[in-house]
Amino acid sequence: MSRLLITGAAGRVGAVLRRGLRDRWDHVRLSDQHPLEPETASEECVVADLTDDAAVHELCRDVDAVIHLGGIPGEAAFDDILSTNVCGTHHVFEAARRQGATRVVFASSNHVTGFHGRSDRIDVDTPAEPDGFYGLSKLYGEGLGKLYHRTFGLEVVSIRIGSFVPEPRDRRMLSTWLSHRDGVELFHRALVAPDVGYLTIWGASANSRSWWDNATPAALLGYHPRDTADDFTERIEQATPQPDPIAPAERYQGGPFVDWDDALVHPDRDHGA
Ligand code: 15L
Repeated sequence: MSRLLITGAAGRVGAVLRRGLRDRWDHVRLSDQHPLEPETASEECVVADLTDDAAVHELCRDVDAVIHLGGIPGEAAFDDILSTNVCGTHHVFEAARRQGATRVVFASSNHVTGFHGRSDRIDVDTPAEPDGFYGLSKLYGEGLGKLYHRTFGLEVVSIRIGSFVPEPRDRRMLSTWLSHRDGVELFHRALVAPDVGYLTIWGASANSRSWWDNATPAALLGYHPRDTADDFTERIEQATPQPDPIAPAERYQGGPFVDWDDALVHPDRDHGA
């Protein structure tokens, strides 16, 4: 495989993956609704709106693989989620397969399972518990991936990204952290591991407080995280007050996303990353 498309490349995840992956591909097409500038001769930048089916079809021309990050990255009004995350994601899968790409790596989210309690230990076969329209849209994307694999043979990996930040910043992130180094490696493995068929995996580092059993998909992809939030436990516990154990945002894995009043009244708030 030599030509890669990254949608949503101007976002927080895209900016890191772009730099971490570009030396491993002959050509990387970066798309976003915001303009981007190429930083190397192998990069090409295209402004595109995911709700524009024809534009997305063009985006996928001549690419071997797609990382689909584009979309609204948190809770928002249903109609916005519907057009960008649901219809936009369908446009990407459909364009990828029509244009002959062989693999799509879909940026799903831990909010697919955000309404599981923090005492739950879950694996990728545990039933989903989305914590909002955003999490539900990511579950839909995972479903599209399975459908496109079964129907068209497209290889698809859905990565339920945890908290992709340089360092964990709060107690929840001691469970959900995905370091930048591990994230780049995980997306790389998702692109190149042979015979993945359809696979779901959590995007997390080796955090001993994790709620997610990633053993089976990690072994299938050959993903071996090197970082752990454990290194930050002492500092974070000293710096942050004891949480209120009955507050919904503390009881459920999704944290502030489960607090609908807050998530919907402040849809643009930074909910953690
Ligand atoms: C996500 O899916 C969001 O895109 C990101 O902003 C964080 O909130 C992250 O989940 C998280 O749960 O920390």
